[in-house]
Amino acid sequence: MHTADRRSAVDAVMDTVATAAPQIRQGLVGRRTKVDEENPSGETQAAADVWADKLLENAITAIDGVGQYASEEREDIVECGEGVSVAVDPLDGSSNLRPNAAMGTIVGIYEQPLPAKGEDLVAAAYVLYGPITTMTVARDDTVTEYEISDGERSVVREDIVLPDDPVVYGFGGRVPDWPGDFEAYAREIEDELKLRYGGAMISDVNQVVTYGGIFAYPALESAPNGKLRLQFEGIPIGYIIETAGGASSDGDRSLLAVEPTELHQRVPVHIGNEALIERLEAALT
Ligand code: P6P
Repeated sequence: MHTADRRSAVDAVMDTVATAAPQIRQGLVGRRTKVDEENPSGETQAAADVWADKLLENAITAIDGVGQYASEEREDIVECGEGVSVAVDPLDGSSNLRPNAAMGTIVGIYEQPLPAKGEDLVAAAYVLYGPITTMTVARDDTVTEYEISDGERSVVREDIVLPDDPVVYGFGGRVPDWPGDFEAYAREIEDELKLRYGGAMISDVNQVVTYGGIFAYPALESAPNGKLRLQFEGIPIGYIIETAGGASSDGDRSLLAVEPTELHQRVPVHIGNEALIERLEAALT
């Protein structure tokens, strides 16, 4: 795909997601109930999950220059022409709907057919449905934060880098389910940083982007590959964090270096300040 065509496809996907964000936010009203369906990861879906996925599928597959659409909420890839491959988590953290807590949308744009590696990612973004709807975009080796109002994006922060001095941490999974080596590392971090864990990856990741620190949903005794999905969460967020001067890891290597074997595979996710990730990898035997 020519660079100019790829750039215009990335522009169009980002504009489409920015336009969809207020629609998704408004569409959460009245869609907080669970449906009796499961996503490919075996998680019960909220009505909003299904609805947000359909909205994004319709909008993104209509873009000239998009060849594939895939979602955490659906088993199969939608073939829609020639061009980039777009992987989305339409509503990350939808279990936060009932308690009315923050959620997000995650987008990864790959230049190879899915499932694709981190080195095939050309851009990534997340929308955070917090008190304000914001969109954080990593492309062209820089990270930019926008505020979204009525579908219009306005830049609020450019060339974002993680603060040097980490402040917050957030670790998923239940403590008794953490492997001993991760628990020992967590105990060290608990003595050094402040707990910020809200149950929606994007909200917790945005704490790390804002204040510096570490977010992890680690390998668990009961789930050695953790909970989060490589294609839809691990790679896009790892790309954003590494573009912002941080680091990502599955415990051994950058999330961008993890070889995907199937679309919905899970991966242990650790992201944050480089020094904290280096300590983590050293601690995991
Ligand atoms: P737990 C939301 O369901 C999600 O996929 C991520 O957004 C979040 O980090 C994690 O799962 C929360 O999982 O086990 O704490 O409910």
